[in-house]
Amino acid sequence: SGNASAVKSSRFDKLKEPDVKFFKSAVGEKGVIMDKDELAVANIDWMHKYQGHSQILLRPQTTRQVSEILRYCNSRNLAVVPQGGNTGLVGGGVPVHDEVIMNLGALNKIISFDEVSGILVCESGCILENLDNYIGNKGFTMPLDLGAKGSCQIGGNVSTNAGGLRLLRYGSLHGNVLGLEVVLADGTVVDMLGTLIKDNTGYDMKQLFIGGEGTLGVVTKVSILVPAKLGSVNTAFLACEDYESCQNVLKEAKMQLGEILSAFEFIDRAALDMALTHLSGTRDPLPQSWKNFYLLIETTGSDEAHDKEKLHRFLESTMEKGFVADGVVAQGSTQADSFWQIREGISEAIGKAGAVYKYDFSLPPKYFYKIVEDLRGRLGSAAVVLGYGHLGDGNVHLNVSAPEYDNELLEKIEPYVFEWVAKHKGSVSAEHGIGFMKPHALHYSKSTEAIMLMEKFKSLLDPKGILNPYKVLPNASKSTPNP
Ligand code: FAD
Ligand code: 2HG
Ligand code: ZN
Repeated sequence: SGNASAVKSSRFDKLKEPDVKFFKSAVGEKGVIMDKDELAVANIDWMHKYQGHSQILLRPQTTRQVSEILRYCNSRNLAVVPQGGNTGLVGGGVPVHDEVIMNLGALNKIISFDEVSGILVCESGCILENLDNYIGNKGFTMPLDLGAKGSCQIGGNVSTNAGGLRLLRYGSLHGNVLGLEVVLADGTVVDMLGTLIKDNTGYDMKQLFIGGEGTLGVVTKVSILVPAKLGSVNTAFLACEDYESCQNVLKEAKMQLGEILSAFEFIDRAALDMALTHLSGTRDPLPQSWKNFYLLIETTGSDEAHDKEKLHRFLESTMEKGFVADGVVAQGSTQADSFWQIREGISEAIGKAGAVYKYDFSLPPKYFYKIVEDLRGRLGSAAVVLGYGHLGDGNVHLNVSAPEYDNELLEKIEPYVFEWVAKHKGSVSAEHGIGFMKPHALHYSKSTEAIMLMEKFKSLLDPKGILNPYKVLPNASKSTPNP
């Protein structure tokens, strides 16, 4: 198991028989799950690192049911963990102790889609890939894409402010999400479900719930602006001799590919090897040249001939300048998919290799890879250190793979990496969030005053602290005595 732990708070009551009875009356027999096998799946996270002990999983089907459950839990001092697709990577979506699990998967209806404005309104339990398929048929695409798209829910994406593979092109959910319906801890339903691109009517309160990680409210509906799905997509897999060259390629890509650049992903040799070793059906896209650094670049536009020409000119010039050592442009979508399978499968591959310590840092491009090299030097042969991620966004995924979890190893990694990031003015979480994994590290990226303000919002919106306790806020992971 992982390293994090928190003492159970005495503020919360235990689940009792009348509670189960109430839940059954609120969501029906089918919406109340106490089956051991189903609970086992919901009690553990995707990495199998965070293990909770909840006795009950609720699957509300409507906002009203979400509201009734929360009002009841708030009055009974029962802690609740909101859960989407359970693909989160910081232990935020699983109980720490015996919190009631509220899974939003049954809130899965599409409410409306406007083909002129490109505004989609749906319930929060819709799976990202299903939404992409639905609007794909109408010529649109979701503004975010990530390896977990087949199981993550839009409500989970919003609650973690997920970034992913296309953020470089379409921006973050703080810009794309136009409105939310949210249920607060006491059951109050807050309608902020705007469907306007521009709306400056006072404080933009929905922003607090984007990246709120289920600590401030439960997201039940989402309104989101989606871009047109353009027909011309080109994908290239490039090899570079050194990291310096990768930075040069990024600069050139911005200048030369401009508006058609839709992804700029980075994979180091160790990450590529991990994928090739553990993912069946993968093969090295550039078997003839063994390099330490790889880039996956994608362009998306509407004019195939123009886009291809631009990409080829870009490749020619970056090779001439010596920035790119070797490269291949996908001939068709099957080959493009095989490149993406490698990039998107790295997390899964590392999971198969054994224990993994995951970090998700924002750093200025010049330090993006330095932390990987420094940690590799520091750990020596004790572990495999990998670096990959969204170079176009300055977001490095530093992963440490070891045969098993080991406190001695962990002590060599933390707080070293957090101090390193703080010193270089980075963020200890670029896109995965704080969850249960990193409350102790929040202060490396946020001032004392900013954390105090976060706590004030928390106590305003959830005075009893029933929503996702022990997560995000540093003090929330400590138990407070009964008032
Ligand atoms: P969960 O894991 O169920 O929950 C995540 C958090 O949100 C928890 O704190 C939970 O309490 C809260 N939550 C969930 N639903 C709601 C709701 N309706 N209301 C309130 N709170 C809620 N992340 C990225 O940012 N970029 C990536 O590229 C990326 N790639 C990934 C690839 C893989 C293979 C995997 C396994 C994960 C990846 N992730 C990535 C992390 C993860 O997929 C995202 O964080 C995703 O947005 C989580 O959605 P979910 O529905 O699975 O949420
Ligand atoms: C990715 O970009 C995801 O592949 C997962 O954000 C990163 O597992 C990781 O560290
Ligand atoms: Zn990522």
